[in-house]
Amino acid sequence: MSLLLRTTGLFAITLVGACSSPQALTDGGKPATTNDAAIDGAVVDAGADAAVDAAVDASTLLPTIAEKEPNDGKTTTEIQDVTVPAIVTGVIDPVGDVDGFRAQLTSGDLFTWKVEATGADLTPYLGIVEKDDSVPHFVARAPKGQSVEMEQFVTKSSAWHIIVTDSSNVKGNSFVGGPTFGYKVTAQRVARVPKSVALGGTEAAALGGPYAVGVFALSLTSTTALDINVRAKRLSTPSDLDTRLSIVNKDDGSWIATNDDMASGQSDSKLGADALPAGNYVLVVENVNPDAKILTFEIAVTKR
Ligand SMILES: [Ca+2]
Ligand SMILES: [Ca+2]
Ligand SMILES: [Ca+2]
Repeated sequence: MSLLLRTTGLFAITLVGACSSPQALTDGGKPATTNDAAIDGAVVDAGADAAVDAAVDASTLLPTIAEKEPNDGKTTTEIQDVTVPAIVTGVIDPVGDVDGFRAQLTSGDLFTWKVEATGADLTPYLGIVEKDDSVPHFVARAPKGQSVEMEQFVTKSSAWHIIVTDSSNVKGNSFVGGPTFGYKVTAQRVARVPKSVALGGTEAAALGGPYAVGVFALSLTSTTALDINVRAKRLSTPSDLDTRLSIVNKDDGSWIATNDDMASGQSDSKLGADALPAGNYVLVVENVNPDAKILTFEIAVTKR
């Protein structure tokens, strides 16, 4: 699957292509690359994590930014710089319109992105992609006239592109737009304390929604050979999650690797390393099945 938009130019270029990672961490022998399913992946609240969540910014205090055309991403200047947290408003008009924004995000931050149809005819589509598509990206879709909230754990300090349009304009076979295709995007930073998972330990958890993210903290006191397994389909009572697992170095904010499916036909995720240096790491669990209803999983870190 591809997030390729109908438009040519900037967005089309940045939204395609796989993400590679260092060889140090592999997903079962292959280089740890995201697969195309990751593109539809992403994110809302992990139930267990909700208690420790606190919106840093109340939405009523956020600045509101109105879109400014041209912002279709056909050239590097046709994109609107915004500072988040903020509320961004606009309209998908005329037919086939795509609106692109660029925001600087910091590795380690957790954001919620809510996209709402403020016009009855919009079927909201939201894509969030690092400017070079060098780390896994995110997509959220809401039903016509409705809203969806997606979480994003930022895996790279960089400029990120935020793309808003109607889902029909992404498929590329029938284009829509007009004055009744208004939207509002609310970007908020959320504070969350990652749950610790020990070397040799297993943590059971559940996401609070199909677009939620779970964050876990792993600390290593010495270079370690290990495997990190996320089990959802492999639970004794399988859940609906199609997981995606990322590991980020908490100490320097660098993204290390992401795995979506550990093997063909197995949608659970796994990452492993022969020599992961001592340090502090964040393990990020996402779901790429937007229709998931049962959202339980467990994460296990085992020594090789
Ligand atoms: Ca517009
Ligand atoms: Ca536009
Ligand atoms: Ca998967």
